[in-house]
Amino acid sequence: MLPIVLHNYYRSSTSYRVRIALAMKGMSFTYVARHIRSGGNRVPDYLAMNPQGLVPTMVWPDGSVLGQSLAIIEFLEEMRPTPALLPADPFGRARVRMLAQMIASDLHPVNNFRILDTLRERYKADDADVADWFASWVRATFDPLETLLSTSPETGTFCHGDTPGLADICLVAQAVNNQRYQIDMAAYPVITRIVDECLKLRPFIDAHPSNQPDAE
Ligand SMILES: N[C@@H](CCC(=O)N[C@@H](CS)C(=O)NCC(=O)O)C(=O)O
Repeated sequence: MLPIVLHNYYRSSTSYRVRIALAMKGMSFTYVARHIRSGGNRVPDYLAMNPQGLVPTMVWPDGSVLGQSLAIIEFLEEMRPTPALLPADPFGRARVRMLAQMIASDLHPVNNFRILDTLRERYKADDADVADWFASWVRATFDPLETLLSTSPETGTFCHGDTPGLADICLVAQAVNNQRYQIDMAAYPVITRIVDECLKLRPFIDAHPSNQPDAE
């Protein structure tokens, strides 16, 4: 059988999400590096698979192609249900998706490379402006996320109970990304505790940007 192929970039948090999910489920894959800072996501063979030109893209062994990290992770969840990345009960699943989407739908898109590049190129933002933009959008999601996590009885060792799942995947990928912008985490003790717990686990370590073949 052909291997799963993941077209991705070591420093991309959406790529990191999928790498963690694959590692948690014990699914091996072929790593294809797409260097998005030098246009590896804009070349014709990549755009033929993923016309959005965003990483990651996964090619399943039967040749089926999927973009969008959360769609890929939910597909993996259906193809290999254990260990589960979503809780068994409907409310738990909804809560985990809510936490994941706060990061994936509301935070990540406005701090994506193409947005930061647009700020620099079209609006002449300098490094300080971009850092301020990045930090302000992190706060806009991390402040309410900290409130939700610190006040909910559903929060345990991880975002939902004592098993890591989809919300933790999105949280850790974002938290690692934040480090590039020296985000002050003092206001986020519960988030920090959860991230630290996750980063003790092999799948989160193996999938970490610094442990990828294209890491610089
Ligand atoms: N919603 C998409 C977002 C994918 C995405 O934006 N990936 C970033 C890297 S983290 C990317 O490819 N950026 C290229 C660019 O901004 O030009 C997903 O979850 O997969």
